[in-house]
Amino acid sequence: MKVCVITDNLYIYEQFVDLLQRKPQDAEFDFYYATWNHAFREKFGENGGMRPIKLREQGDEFFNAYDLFISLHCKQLFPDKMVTEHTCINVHPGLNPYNRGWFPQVFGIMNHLPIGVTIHKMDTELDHGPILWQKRLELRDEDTSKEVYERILATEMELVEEHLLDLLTGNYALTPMADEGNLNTKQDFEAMREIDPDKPATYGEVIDFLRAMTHAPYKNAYYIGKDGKKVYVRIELERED
Ligand code: 0FX
Repeated sequence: MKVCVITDNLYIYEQFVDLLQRKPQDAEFDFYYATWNHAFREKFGENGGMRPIKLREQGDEFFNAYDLFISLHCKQLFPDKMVTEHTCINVHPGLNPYNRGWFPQVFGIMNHLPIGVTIHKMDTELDHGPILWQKRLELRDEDTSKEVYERILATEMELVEEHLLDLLTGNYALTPMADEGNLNTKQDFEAMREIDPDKPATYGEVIDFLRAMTHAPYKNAYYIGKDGKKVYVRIELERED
């Protein structure tokens, strides 16, 4: 069996390779990243087990070479032909159908929507399609995006490890999404970043917004200072002992 794994996330890639070393599978794995992922290109170049690929430029020869495609935080859209004619599985850092798309925990914290991890069969819509396995995570009062994201990554790898053999052997049920849920884009995230100091909000809303946008080392939320320069804002939350 040949499996094509496509990822743009170094942590998940390394965890997955580690998993295959600890628990060898009766399958051959090839790894790819998006051609425009410069960090990966610098690290892996064009050779070795990790190669750059533009999925929309591939034809049947490439697609037919594999029995299974796995997206581990792959940042390119899978072409319709690929998801309709082949088995494509997505490991998504959100609890479908809530917060499909970009940075699920950020929008989950801000909009009080469930947070978690989903492994699903892909269809022609983003982070959409019948669910194989998923796990909900609880949001703690002192969580920022960063802490939640770290638990999400760990949970993703736990789910993958628990079900990898089932995935490879097709031993799973497909549960349709309960409803369409909601979808957030990169543009939605970008549009939230500038704080309007005149916008009325409750303290609760402000705290939730800032903890959703707090994810070091990223500089997400900001307001414009008197000199016209951006002033970045992060929040620090600490639960009493
Ligand atoms: O790889 P990934 O964790 O996931 C993203 C999408 O959220 C996901 O839905 C999609 N399936 C996948 C292909 O791409 O993204 P990341 O490594 O760019 O970011 C990880 C977290 O870091 C993100 O959830 C929030 C935080 N972050 C990231 C960036 C780039 C920020 O807070 N600000 C940023 O500018």
